[in-house]
Amino acid sequence: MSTTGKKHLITSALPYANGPLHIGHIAGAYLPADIYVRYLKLTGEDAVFICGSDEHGAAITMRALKEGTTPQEIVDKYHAQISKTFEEFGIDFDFYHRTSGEDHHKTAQEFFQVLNEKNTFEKREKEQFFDVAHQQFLADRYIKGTCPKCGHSEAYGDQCEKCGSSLNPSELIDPVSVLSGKTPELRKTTHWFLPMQKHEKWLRDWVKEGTLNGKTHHNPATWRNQVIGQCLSWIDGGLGPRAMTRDLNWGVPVPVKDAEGKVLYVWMDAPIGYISATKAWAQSGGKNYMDYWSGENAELTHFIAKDNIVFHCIIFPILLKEHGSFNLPVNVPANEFLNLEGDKISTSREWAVWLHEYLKDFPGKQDELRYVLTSISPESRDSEFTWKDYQARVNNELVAILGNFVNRALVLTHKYFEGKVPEPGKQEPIDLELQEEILRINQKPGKLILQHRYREALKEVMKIARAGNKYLADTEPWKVFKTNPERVKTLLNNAIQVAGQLSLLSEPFLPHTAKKLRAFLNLTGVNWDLTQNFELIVSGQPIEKPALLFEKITDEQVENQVKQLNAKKQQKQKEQEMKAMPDVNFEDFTKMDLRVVEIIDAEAVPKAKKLLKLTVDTGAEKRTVVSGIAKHYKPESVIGQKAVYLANLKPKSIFGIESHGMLLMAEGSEGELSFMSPEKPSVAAGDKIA
Ligand code: B3M
Ligand code: ZN
Repeated sequence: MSTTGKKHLITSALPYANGPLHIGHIAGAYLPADIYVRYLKLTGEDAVFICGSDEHGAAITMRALKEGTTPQEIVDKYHAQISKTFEEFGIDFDFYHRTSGEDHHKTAQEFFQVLNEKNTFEKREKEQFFDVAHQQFLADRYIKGTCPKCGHSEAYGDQCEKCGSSLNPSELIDPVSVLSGKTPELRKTTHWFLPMQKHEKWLRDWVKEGTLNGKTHHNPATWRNQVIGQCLSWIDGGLGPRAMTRDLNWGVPVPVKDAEGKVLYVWMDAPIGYISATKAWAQSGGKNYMDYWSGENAELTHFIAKDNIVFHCIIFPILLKEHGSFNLPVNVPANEFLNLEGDKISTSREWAVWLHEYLKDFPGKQDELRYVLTSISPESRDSEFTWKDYQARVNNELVAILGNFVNRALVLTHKYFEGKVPEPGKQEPIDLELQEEILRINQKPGKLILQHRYREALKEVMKIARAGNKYLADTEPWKVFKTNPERVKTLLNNAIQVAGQLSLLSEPFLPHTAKKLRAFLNLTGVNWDLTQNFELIVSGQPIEKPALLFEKITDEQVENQVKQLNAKKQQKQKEQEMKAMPDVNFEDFTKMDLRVVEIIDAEAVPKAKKLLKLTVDTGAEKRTVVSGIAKHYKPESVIGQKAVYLANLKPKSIFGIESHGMLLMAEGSEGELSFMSPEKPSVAAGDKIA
């Protein structure tokens, strides 16, 4: 197998070890990388797939604060869960590291020292937001405010996740401390700044022309437009100095004197995690990690989601170039975002399909999710995952096309030829057309993968399954066999060859399925180059009785998932609503005169579709109350209904009607209203509720 002789280093963004993985992570930075690496290895390339847990930064310390535990306990818990989930799902890293380990600290400190000795940084005293209540400086995620670029009200001190802009806390409008919720004060502190503005010229050339130090570095035409566009807009907007150190006690201590209590900025420390992870991998396998980080043959590719572009295409490249020993990336194929059932995926709102839960609910269905996420991969724009679409793609594409074709080809070979691949006879035009079509299509997936166009690459593989399906449907071997069994030998031999092609071409995308299919065909070894020939399986070769490659996803399974999703969202919503309500003391509560009332009359309010004018018996007198229940109840249906009533709410005129007091109603998750009435009939109008 001819290889390029390159040493490919592929990294995926280090997931924060502060929560579980969800399908948005997988679609963003992990599945595309896994497909790419699997393909490179299938074609004999020397490729190393590196990742690890990002265990520093405010995302971790704030989670620890929230859970009343330590950052180390948080990262230990989620590092274990994340690495196990990646493995179970089949993201096949060569090494999955972590940044809280001593080896990473050492690597990151050495990296900082090299830059510090080169005077890369500007050490400056500056004013920084300080939370007096918590006696802590605030940086990055510890501070929130309105984004000056897009107006997003929940922008962080270092980045706005909505528009992706990188920010300095001082740019935020109405900043508040995430710790105390109060407006922070400004206090002086010293930090080591990276003067990014000094690097604008070469960065622009590197991004736009693909040149570095006056020489060709990479071909910018291979980069995604939105990546180049975002980088150039930041560079053209003017890069500013960015502090590479923070006043935090969790992180990589800054390895210079007079830096007590300071750690590296997590976005300096984490990307160096790629280096420390490669080191750890190389040590474990007797390799030299610098073979993959430097030199003409080494090629670095970062897989990320779009909110990480600034860090991987601006900040880290500056640090790498300043250091001088490490290559810059030849490509950063950043994905856009994956949305879920019409809303953004959100860990805080529990609006996510967690990968570990998917694996529990759909055991053995890794490839079904790989297939769907690749089919909707957000390569050029945000895309949408819905459970209905997941079901449709699995049932109508994987089951009905790929699974169905393989099953028919293998079952018929068992039925007519005792499970041995029959010797083909004369190839007729329809056979030759199939062979030409397969050999034309099967050259495309590899080329598309190398261009990081995974959706299209997978479509081409599925075209081969469609061609196989059509060939059997058009030639109907099950009918022909009655009159011309010899002809069926050719038909099924061709069909088996197509199944063989699929068992190789599907490997990067559906590795579990590809492996099963090769086992059915007794096709050992996986060598992509084999696909250059139509025939992969020799006549006479025994093949196994096939099991079904895929099962249909039922409506019930889908309904369950959507129900689960909504239930979690509602629970989170209630939790957040209740957390947001200020405490009241008992005497405040006693000021409210809550009573049972009985509705004795009701009528619509002219020109007010939502309102009913009710007459209620308060046990002491009759009162008129205007209530917003007209969309939920007809007037006649509420006569005789007992309800909870706030008797001492000041009267006010509503649509010209003097309304006194208020009915209290419960609102269900679907927005339905319900009376809260006493379950004992003896409880009567006017009785107190306390
Ligand atoms: N930990 C994950 C994120 O921003 C961040 C990536 C680090 S890659 C060096 O989603
Ligand atoms: Zn913004």
